[in-house]
Amino acid sequence: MIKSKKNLVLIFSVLFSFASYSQQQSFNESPVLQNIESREKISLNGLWQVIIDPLENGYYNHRWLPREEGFFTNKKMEKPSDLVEYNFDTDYQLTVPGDWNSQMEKLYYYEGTVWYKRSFDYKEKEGKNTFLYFEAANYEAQVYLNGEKIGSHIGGYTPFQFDVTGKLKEKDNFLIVKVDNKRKREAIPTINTDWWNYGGITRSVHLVSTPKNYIQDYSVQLSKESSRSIEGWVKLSNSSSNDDVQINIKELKVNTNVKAKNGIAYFKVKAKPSLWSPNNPKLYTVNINTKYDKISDEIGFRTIKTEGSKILLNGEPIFLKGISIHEEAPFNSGRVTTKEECLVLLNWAKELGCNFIRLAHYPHSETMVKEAEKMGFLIWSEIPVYWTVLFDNPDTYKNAENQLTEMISRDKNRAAIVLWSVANETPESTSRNNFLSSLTKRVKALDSTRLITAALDTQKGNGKNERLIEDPLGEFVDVIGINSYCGWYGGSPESCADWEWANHYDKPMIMSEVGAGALQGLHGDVNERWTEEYQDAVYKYNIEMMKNIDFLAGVSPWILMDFKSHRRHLRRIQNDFNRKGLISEKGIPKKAFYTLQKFYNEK
Ligand code: GCB
Repeated sequence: MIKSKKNLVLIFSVLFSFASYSQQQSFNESPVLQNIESREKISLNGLWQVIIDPLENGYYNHRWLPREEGFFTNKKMEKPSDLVEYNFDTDYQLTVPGDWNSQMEKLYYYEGTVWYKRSFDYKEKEGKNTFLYFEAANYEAQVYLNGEKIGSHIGGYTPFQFDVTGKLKEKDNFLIVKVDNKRKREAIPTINTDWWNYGGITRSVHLVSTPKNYIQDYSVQLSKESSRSIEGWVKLSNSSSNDDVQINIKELKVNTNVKAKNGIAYFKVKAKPSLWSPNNPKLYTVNINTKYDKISDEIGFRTIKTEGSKILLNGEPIFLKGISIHEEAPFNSGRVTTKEECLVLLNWAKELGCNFIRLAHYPHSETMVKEAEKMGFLIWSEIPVYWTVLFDNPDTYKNAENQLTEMISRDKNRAAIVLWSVANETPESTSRNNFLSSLTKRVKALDSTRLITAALDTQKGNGKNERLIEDPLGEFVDVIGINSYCGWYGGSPESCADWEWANHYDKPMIMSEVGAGALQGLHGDVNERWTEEYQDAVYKYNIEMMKNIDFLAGVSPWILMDFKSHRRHLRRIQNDFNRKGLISEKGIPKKAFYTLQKFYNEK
């Protein structure tokens, strides 16, 4: 009950200060270290000892109760009469980073627990913090240091870290990670996907050293309102710090000092950067310094927005000539683990004539994003909210929101990323609409400078050739992604040219998937499935169709290279590969590659 006018004023002012505070709170409350590349660190990559444990009996006893002396204790036989039924040191080895499925034949189909162990010496520096940083592990990681649990992480494609300051010895530390990639109905992604469930510590692991008071997070970008100023914030680890923060961009003659208030320093400075674009992927060295810490990053500046059905980059309409890419290694299969592999994929996309890539269906490595940015690709980045996840389960939502937050937190300073996608081909229902609209709100709260999208496959056909986009999610996104497989999952290739699209929303549409399967080197009649000729025909007729869509702002056909999938059983043709690549897994282009290339060159 409000007793007086004074109280009412007080309540309003408290509410108001919450509102304005939360508007400024675009940073993530507990982010991992930013731009790990530029931090002082040592690598824990290389060969790790592993134990394959399908029954998880390194964790549970025969009563299915957690064991006190699980594998994480790394127990050793001390005298001949001892019974210890495991030994990391005489067991298998796997390379980190890397998935286990493609490293060991017996793990090809494996889904379950593998224990990883790595020993190391480390001399902690006086007055420094030490973080154990994982770029990614799929899917659930339980992490133990010297026998003690230090934390866990869920989600296969985003980084996580643990503060291990004071926990390391100079000699013989042992780090044990239980990695479990069992699919679960309530997980993100759920049990049913069209890509290989590669398990393991799939990206690099580092021990990172920072000062005690370190720069925890930052955002530096062009102001939304004006391309003549750069703004952002720097968050310090000491949340009560009022220290000076210096932001320096030498090439732009920017050198500004701001005072942090409660650990956060906001800034806005005048500057006239040469704007980042596919034709001018200009990055500036940004240095952030405090009394205790310094970090530098290569940052590009650009604006991205929509106007009716157009996407405007730096105020000019741009057509996104794209291609979808899975994080699958060229030539070897398995997960991409090196910069060279990223560059092979990106150079193929360049050769195709692309200015845009859809990094499907989960956040790709930071290396992939950074290399793509240097090459001038605009990027669509997404989380694996894919197909029929449990939309009415609050924990599933929390998991999705966390993966979204971790993706945005890692990549918010990448000018190349213009689209955050919250979902792919999700079936319409009230709980799905609520789930996804909440995710779009979360994106806006974290990053209001980029466009939000989702790939939809719900189109209604009024007449035979009509396709109407009226998915309620259209309300919440800025750009509508449409996955459409005319000529493959429905309709003959020739029928596609007659399809007519209508849009309920005055928003741009990207055809986020379109394509057909072909076994590279298989030739035949244009009506014969799996031939390069059939795939090529699907591309030709779909291109005709796309030329007639006046609200089409881009396209990212499915997909650059053939990729492994548990759903693709047809022996002699698929052999566990989704064959919709424009290039085979061995790096050989199919006919349709040149058809799309021609379309892009003429566009
Ligand atoms: C889709 C999915 C994609 C699949 C593709 C296919 O719509 O979004 O993940 O791989 O179709 O090949 O069926």
